[in-house]
Amino acid sequence: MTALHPVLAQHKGTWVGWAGGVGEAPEPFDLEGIHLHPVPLSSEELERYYEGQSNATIWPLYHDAVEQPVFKRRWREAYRVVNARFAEAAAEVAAEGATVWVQDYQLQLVPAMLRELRPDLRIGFFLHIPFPPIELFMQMPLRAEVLRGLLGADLVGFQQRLAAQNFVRLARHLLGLRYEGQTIEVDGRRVKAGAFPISIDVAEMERMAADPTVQARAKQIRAELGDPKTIVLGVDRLDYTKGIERRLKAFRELLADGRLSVPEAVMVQVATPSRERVEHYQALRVKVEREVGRINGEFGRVGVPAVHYLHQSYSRSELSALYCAADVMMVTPLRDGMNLVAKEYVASRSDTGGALVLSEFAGAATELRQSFLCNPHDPEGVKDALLRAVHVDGVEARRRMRIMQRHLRTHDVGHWARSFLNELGVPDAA
Ligand code: GDG
Repeated sequence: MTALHPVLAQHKGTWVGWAGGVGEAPEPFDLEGIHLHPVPLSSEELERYYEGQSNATIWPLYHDAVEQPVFKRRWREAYRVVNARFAEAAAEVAAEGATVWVQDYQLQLVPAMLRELRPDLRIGFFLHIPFPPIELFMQMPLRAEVLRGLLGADLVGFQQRLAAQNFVRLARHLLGLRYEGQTIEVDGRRVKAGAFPISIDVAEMERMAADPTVQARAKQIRAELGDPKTIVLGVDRLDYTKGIERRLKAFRELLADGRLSVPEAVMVQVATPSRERVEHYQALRVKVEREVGRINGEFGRVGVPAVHYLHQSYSRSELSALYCAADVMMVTPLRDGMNLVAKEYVASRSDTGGALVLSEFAGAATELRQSFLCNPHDPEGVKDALLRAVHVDGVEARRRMRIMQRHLRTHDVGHWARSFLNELGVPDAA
């Protein structure tokens, strides 16, 4: 939503979305130049459509099945019903010939449903998470329906070129459709697939990090942590795709080997509460908290924990202060569509200080080549990247940061939205 706000405001767009609660939805209303059109979910739909099909079936399957996807018939049924509701809501509010941009894995049936209701519309779809290889996608009982759903769009956007390739190959494999390059022929229509790596509002991130109160807070954070030589930071939703456990384990082993030591090095892990009613997430929380307890038990001292674990949500400015305070940012997902935290960290370091350790399995790794890349499945690789980031000399660190910052300034979220909408053929998208 944050990413799309400027685009919607500029185009006087309507946001059709879930209001967040259960039961009746609020009446449509205007907020900061955008018209909001809430769609309701019942508590049963929240459980079956959102927590079930979206977050316990599709989410793990699309992230390389790093957790076992759960398949349930009643979840699929709820997914159909809710997708139809969104399609109907969009069909109702869209003007003649309007453009509708459908966002993400919870709404993959919407493009085809909407085209059926409103053939006059121009329809785009963007997937924020990875799109899996054929062998994995084929596990899903709803596979043909989901694929046909996506093919209802004129343009299907992905974070990565490889994901777009998976998609066009799947169309041939599963439905026998012909494609040339990234364009698939469906019922006499042409559906384009493409990579549109999402980004952040770089200027806003830079402004926030430069704010004197944020700078003061960053200094205060360092002081509160005992002015250590090295602060290692992780910021993630508490999600099993983010590789939080692997990161903690790497830190623990380096402390055990004596290659890092407390209090010279401390770690701060923000793990924002997420999807707390889904079983996979409950199990993860137990594992992460056990690991934090183990590290602090073995390596902490009175008043000096080795890991500061924060299972809380923070304001944007507090996150910005944390980014500014951290010497090493660890972003080690096992799989991630993009990972905006990595980009936010880089954009926040106008002092060109700091070093980024980044998983090769995050979409961001394609762009942030000057980070310390690692394979999160290889513990030695993660430890090695972390140590290299801790010990990198200042000149080299600044050189790497500057190159990544230059890239981000020309590839911000506005650039992402414009590239997608231009490709979709929206006039004045630029
Ligand atoms: C999905 C894809 C893709 C985190 N904690 C707090 C907080 N955050 C903000 C971060 C960042 C965002 O949430 C997380 O974005 P990520 O990209 O890291 O990850 P997902 O939530 O998994 O997002 C991902 C993204 O969609 C966009 O396409 O990059 O691959 O999985 O902006 O700063 N924000 C606040 N308080 C917190 O405690 N205010």
